[in-house]
Amino acid sequence: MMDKDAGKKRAAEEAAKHIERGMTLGLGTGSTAAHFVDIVGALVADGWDLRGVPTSEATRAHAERLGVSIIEPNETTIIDLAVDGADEADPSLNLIKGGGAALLREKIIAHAAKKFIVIADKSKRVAALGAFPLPIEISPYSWALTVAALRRTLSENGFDGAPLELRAHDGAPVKTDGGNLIIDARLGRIDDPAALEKALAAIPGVLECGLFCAMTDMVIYGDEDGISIAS
Ligand code: ABF
Repeated sequence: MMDKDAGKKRAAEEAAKHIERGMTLGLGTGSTAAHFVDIVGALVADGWDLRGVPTSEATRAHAERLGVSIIEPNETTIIDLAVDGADEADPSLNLIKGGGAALLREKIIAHAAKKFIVIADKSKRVAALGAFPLPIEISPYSWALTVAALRRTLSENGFDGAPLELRAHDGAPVKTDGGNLIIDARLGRIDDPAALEKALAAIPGVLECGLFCAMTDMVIYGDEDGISIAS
C-alpha cells in the first residue's frame, strides 16, 4: 500500500527547489500543500526573505504559526510562485480542485502567479478528469435559481441528469471562507474540461468551478519510489 503522505512530502520537497530568496509565494490548501507550507516555514526560520499569500484561512493560520509573513491578495499584484494540491490532474495538466472548498481563492492565486506548480501523490494522476465530483462554488443568495441554471447548462454540455449535491457537514451546508456554497457535480468523465469550465463561468450565481484549465506549469507527483514530473 503506497504511503501517500511520503509521496506528498516528496512532491512538496521537489516544488521547494523552485523557491528563491525574496519571493512572494502563493500557499495552497490541503494536506499536500501543507507540506510545502512547512518547508516555507523552515526556510523563513533559516532567515529566508519570503512572503506568503494564503489560499484559505486554514493555510493562513498554518503559515502564521510558522512565522511566515502574510501578504493579502489585495496588497500585492506579484506572486512569483504558487504551489497547491489537486484532486485530479490529467495529461494536459488540467485539474479538478476544490475538495477542500478553497477553489475560488486558489484559482485567483494560481492564475495570478508567474509560475503555478501542483504537488500531488500519484493517486491524483488520471487519464481524464471527472471521477472526482466537480466542486462548483455558488452564491448563497440565489442557490435554488443557480442550481436550476446549472442543471440546464450541464444538460446542454452532455451531462444530462448528473447528480448534484449541496456539500454539507454535520447536516449543515458547507460555507467557504468567502461565505459561499459548494455544489458537487458527479459527472463521471469530462472529455472537454475547458469547454465545460467556460460554460459554467457564464452562469450568473456560479462564482467559480474546480476546473483549472491551461494554467498549470508543472505537476509533481510523489510516491514511495520518488517523484515524476509532468510539464
Ligand atoms: C486543495 O487541496 C484543493 O483544491 C484540493 O481539493 C485539495 C487536495 O487535498 P490533498 O492535498 O489533501 O489531497 O488544493
